[in-house]
Amino acid sequence: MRKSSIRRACAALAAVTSIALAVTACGGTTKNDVKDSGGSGAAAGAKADPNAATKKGLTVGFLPKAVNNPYFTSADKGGEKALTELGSKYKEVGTNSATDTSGQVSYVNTLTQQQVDAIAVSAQDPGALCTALKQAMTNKIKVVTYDSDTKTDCRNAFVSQASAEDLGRTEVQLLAEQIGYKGEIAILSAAQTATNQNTWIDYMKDELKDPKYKDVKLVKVAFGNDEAQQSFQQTQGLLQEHPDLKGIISPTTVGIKAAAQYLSGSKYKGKVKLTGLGTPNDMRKYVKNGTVEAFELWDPAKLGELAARTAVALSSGQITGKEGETFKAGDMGSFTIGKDGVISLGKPTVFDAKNIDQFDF
Ligand code: RAM
Repeated sequence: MRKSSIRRACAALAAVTSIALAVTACGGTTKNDVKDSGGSGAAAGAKADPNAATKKGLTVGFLPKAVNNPYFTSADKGGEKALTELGSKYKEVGTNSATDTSGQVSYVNTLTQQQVDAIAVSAQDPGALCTALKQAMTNKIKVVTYDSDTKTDCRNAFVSQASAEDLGRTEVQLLAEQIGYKGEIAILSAAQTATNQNTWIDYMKDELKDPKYKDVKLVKVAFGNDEAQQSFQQTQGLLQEHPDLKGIISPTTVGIKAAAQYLSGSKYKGKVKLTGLGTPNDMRKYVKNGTVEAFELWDPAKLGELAARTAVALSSGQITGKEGETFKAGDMGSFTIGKDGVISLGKPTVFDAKNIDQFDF
């Protein structure tokens, strides 16, 4: 049987049996397969050919944290646009909740069974997807995380929105300035297991150790799970529990929007400061009505585009995910892979009353 027919037969077998059985039966775990299955962890042995032709006709499956989050709608649309331009196919699958980790694992398995060429996934949890993603890589599927990473050996590359350290530290700096470096603050995050938010929060806590924040006290980290209603209620709860609260950082587009909505209809409007990560279109009215002074974000569509272009570069053999490799990402220019297989989109933008009308996403 030719390799492609073996793949098809195995995909069919996987579709009707458990994937683990199919992977074993199809011999997907032989030494060589593991060796060149790619991965910043798994890439050992594979060699990049920067001059290799860009493959067409690939299928890249996007698996966001949640399909009903508008942030991911924008990101994945960026991915779709890039794939169409490159002559490849886009598909999106995913759960309706950013806390449905087992659902996300099932979708990885489904994409593996379908033998897509690459998966772009925003991980709801750093470890939970590992076994499934490693199986995908063993089946020669390239795995790119975007927005929220898994462990380094469970994917080929991570497309990061910006430096996690910069994001964490600048959010504290923005809020501290707004509250005059004094008072109680809280964080309204997304899911408790989210890799991206947890990394940013660690940097926020580290930033707060600087003596210039000696009068700023972080009193609580709350979780709104990227659900509008839960985030709204958590904001209300924070204010009830901590009546002296001076500010909130919400490093999630769903959280900051819900918190702004709550504050803007309450007696705290303009008094309790709010910053974090939001889209200009969501936040415009809260900046204009004085609820929010400044917040930040990157362009989600660009993040999705870079994830798609990275997936195609990996599938084409132009990169393997190793530090120092360089590839061209269309109009976005050239990118070099950094430590641990991280590719960084660039610097985020800080939005305020002066510039917000220049942005439409
Ligand atoms: C939410 C999600 C996403 C995060 C943005 C800022 O949409 O949690 O993972 O990157 O906010």
